[in-house]
Parts: sequence; structure tokens; C-alpha cells
Amino acid sequence: MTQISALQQARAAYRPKLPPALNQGANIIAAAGAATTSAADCEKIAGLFKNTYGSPILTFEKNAAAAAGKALTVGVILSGGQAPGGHNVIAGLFDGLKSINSASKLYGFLRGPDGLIKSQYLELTAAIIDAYRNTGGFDMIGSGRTKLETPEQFELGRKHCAALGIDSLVIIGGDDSNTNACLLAEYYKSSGIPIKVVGCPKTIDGDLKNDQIEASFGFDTACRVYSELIGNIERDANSAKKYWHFIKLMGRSASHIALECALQTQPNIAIISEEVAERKMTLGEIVEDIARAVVKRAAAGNNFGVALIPEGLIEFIPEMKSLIAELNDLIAAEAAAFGQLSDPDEKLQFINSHLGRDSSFTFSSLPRSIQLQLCLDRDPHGNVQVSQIETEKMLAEMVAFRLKELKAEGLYQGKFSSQTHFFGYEGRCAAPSNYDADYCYSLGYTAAALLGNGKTGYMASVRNTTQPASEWTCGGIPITMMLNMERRHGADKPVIQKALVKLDGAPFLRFVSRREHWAAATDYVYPGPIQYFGPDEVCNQVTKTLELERN
Ligand code: FBP
Repeated sequence: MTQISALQQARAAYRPKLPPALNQGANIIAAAGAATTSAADCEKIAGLFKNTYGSPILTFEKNAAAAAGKALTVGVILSGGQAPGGHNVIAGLFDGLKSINSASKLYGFLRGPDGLIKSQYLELTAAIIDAYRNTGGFDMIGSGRTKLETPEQFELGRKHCAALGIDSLVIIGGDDSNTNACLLAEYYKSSGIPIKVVGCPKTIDGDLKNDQIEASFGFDTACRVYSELIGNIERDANSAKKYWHFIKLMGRSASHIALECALQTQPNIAIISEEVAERKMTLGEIVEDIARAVVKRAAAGNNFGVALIPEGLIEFIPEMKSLIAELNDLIAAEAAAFGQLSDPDEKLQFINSHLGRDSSFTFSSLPRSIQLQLCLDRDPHGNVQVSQIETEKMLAEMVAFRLKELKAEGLYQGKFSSQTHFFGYEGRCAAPSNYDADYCYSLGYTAAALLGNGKTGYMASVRNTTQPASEWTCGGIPITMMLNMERRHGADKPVIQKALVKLDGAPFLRFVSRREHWAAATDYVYPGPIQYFGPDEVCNQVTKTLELERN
């Protein structure tokens, strides 16, 4: 980085806040609670994690700074999609380790778990860390989606850590990466390998949270970026009064981002995938609901509006879910024959002729562009890459078609013209909000304190974050406590329970209580850009989701 922006320069000087327990440094003794159990399937999980199961919740309490602790040599890995604040986790970890003993060292494994497996790393010095404080992105060391899950990979990890003298690993990732951190911790402990493993909760999707983990980092900033953009579009829609905007929002599976953005911006429509699944809605019913809202607004002279669509929607519509499952199996089973086809029409014909009756019917009802997107390459786990499916275009097209029918029946007299957008990558690397800057730095610092205590199989936890940082608490949650057994790729596997939107939760209920009004009225809220400096109510607010969930 030869030139940095004025904002980045000013933000470099920002000193993230820490929970009071850590203000004197990370060399602090943890208070342990009672033994814990897993989220479900206790017997099976206990059997799989004989050495790490049942560890107590740990809390760091404010006490006098202890004398210097043992120097630690730690490796850090960024895993999965980018999320604002990742650099601050590393900065907090670095500062925490140095506060324990100035001779502590931190290595960053490059491009995610691959860096550990291939022994590609960078020693993180104070100069490197300083250049990235309070910045967005994961470019300090890069990230990757390789899954760390096999004993062969664990062995390579051991070998490469031993070569660098690494005694501990910090894995910054989502539910899958933290599940794997737990497997790794168990493997090393059961094999008598003295490498400790600690995780940190990351993902803009907001679906790694539970009673102990209040939020995954990055959600706050990403939602603020999207809400700014949605607000701008709402204002444009209300100025020009001629477009319906269909906006798809990231979130691989859960609709937390769409819900939070709806609460922040009050659009006319927001679809929540979890509700679609619960009500077993068909694609036709979703289209009908949107068309009805368009008709109603048109009758009041408003031929414009804004609709939010969660990225993961398609997999929550029962008929689409079956179709996608069938397509995944078909494309895997017929990979050779399917791979030979280059002509799109031949591909579609091949798929249609191999699908069962119901799926073939659903497939045929989709616009051609979506049919082709559903046939694109799968991700490394054999799943459809939902961010590549243009659900927003599909819905806009299907609503337009339905409105034509209604017009022909004399039931609609308005004008319908649509614009489509997808907001995802725009928010994943934004400079972290004050919340994420503080939260992430505290998570990294807490991870250092856990390692200073010689703990393994824990996730760093910082709590009470709806209050000022002076009231935050921190500690470690045994990852086994978050596990349950789920069917994955034909086998029962221990995984961290993914937190979907709860339909009886306060954020969704607030949305439900307001959505009819928002659909008919034009009651938009324009949040504007993230503010880093200024009054508390402008720059130090928590997300509506967190506020509603915790208060
Ligand atoms: P993580 O769960 O790894 O944090 O990633 C989340 C996410 O941003 C999703 O919202 C999105 O579907 C996906 O990553 C996109 O993945 P990619 O970066 O590989 O395109």
C-alpha cells in the first residue's frame, strides 16, 4: 500500500475499545463455570470429542495485571468469505499476545487453511499489523474455503506448526470452520500433540450466534453498507416514481441480512426465506404476493417500490429445494456426459429429460436464464452457488408476467418497470464500523487470553455488546457446547447449529408488525453512510437485530 485514503489514515489512529477485564493486558486467569453439554445429541458428541467435551464456560474477570506470562508462538488463519473487522481480530490477537509476553510471535497462514496445509505463511510484525488496523478486507494474509477436516491435513498442520515452533492456532471463520477448529483441537489433544486451537466467530451472514455468542463479526458493518445503498435506492425510487427495485442481499442461507436491512430501511417488501419454508410457499405464491403489493400501490398512484430478496431464498422454497437436490445428484452422477455438452439448449434438454416429473415441471416454469444458472458448476461441497443465481431477476420477470395477466383480466391498471440489484461483495470488505472494530479487536485479544490460559477447543466470546464497551464481558465458550449431529453428504456429522432467523424472535416479530404498513405506505428510512466519528447515536449504535434480541 503506497497510498492510503484520508479516511484510512484517520482510522489508523482509532484505538478500539476492550472489555474492562482486558484493559490491563491478556495475561489474566479465567474463571471456570460448570461442565457443559452439547446443543443436542450429547451422547454422540461426547463420544466423538472424548478429550474436549464438557469443558466449562470461561470468563475473564477484572483483576490486577499479572507478571509476564510464557511467550507464545501462534498461527492465525482466516477462513471463508471476507467480513469487515478480520484485520482487527488479528491486531487484537497480536497486541494480546505481546501483552502476555513481548517475545510472543504471530504467524499468518496465507490464503486460508491452505496456508497451513502447504506451509505458506508470513510472520506478522508490528509494522504489518499497524498498516492494517481498523481496515476492511482480509488482504493482510488472504482467506480461502479449503475445509480442514481430514487426519492427513491435521498431520500436515502439526508438521508445519512444529517447524515454526507454533504452539497454538487461531481459526477465524464461520460455523463450518469453527466446527473444524473443534475437530482439530480434539485430534491434537487426543494424539498428545501440544497445539492448542481456538476459534473466532466470523461471517457477514450473521448465522453463527447462540445463547453465548451474541453476533458473528462483520454482520454489523455489512448490513450498514447495504442499508445505506438500499436507502439511496429508496430515495431514488421515491424521487423518480417509475421503478420497482428488486434487491438481492447476500446471506448464503439465513435471511438475517435481509431482515436487518428491512428493519433499518423499511422497504415495501422483504422476503424472509425461513418464513417461506415454514409456510411451505411455492414460487407462484411468492410471485402472487409481490404482484398483489404492486397492484395495491399502483391503485394509490404509486408505480414504484423496493423489494428485498435474501440470497438463499431459492433453497427455502420447497419445490425449488427438491429440484436443486435432484439437480445436484444428477449433475454429480452424469458429470462426464453433462461435461461434454457445450450448447446451452442441449444442456437444458439433457437436464429436462433426466429429471423426475415434479422437478421437470418446476424446472420448465423457470425463466431460461435461471435454468442455465442452476446448471452452473457446483461449489467444492457439491452445492449450488446461490450468489450466482439471479433470483432478483427471476422474480422481477415472473412478477412482470403475472401483472400482464392481471392487466388482461382488468385487475391492474398500473405501469411496471423494474431494476434489479445484488448487494453482497460491496459490503464484505468495508472499513469496520466502530462496533465491528471494537468487537473484533476484543475477540482477538480474548483469543490471546484463552491461549495464555492454555485452553483448546474454545471460541472467543465477547458479550453484553448492546451496552458501552466499558460493560462488555469476555471469555471462552467450549465449541462442543454448540454442536449437534446433522446429516451432511449422506453421513451424520457433528456440526455447529446454524442460526436461522427465528420466526418467534423479536426482530422478525417487529418486522411482521410493520410490514403491511411499509408495503402500502412510502415510509422509507435513509440510514446514510457508516459514520466513524461523531455523536454516539450516529456512530455507536448496534444493529436492530442485536438490540431487539438482547433487550
Ligand atoms: P462465510 O459464511 O464464509 O462468511 O461467507 C458468506 C458469504 O459472503 C455468503 O453471504 C455468500 O453466499 C458467500 O459467502 C459467497 O461466497 P464466495 O465469496 O465464495 O463467492
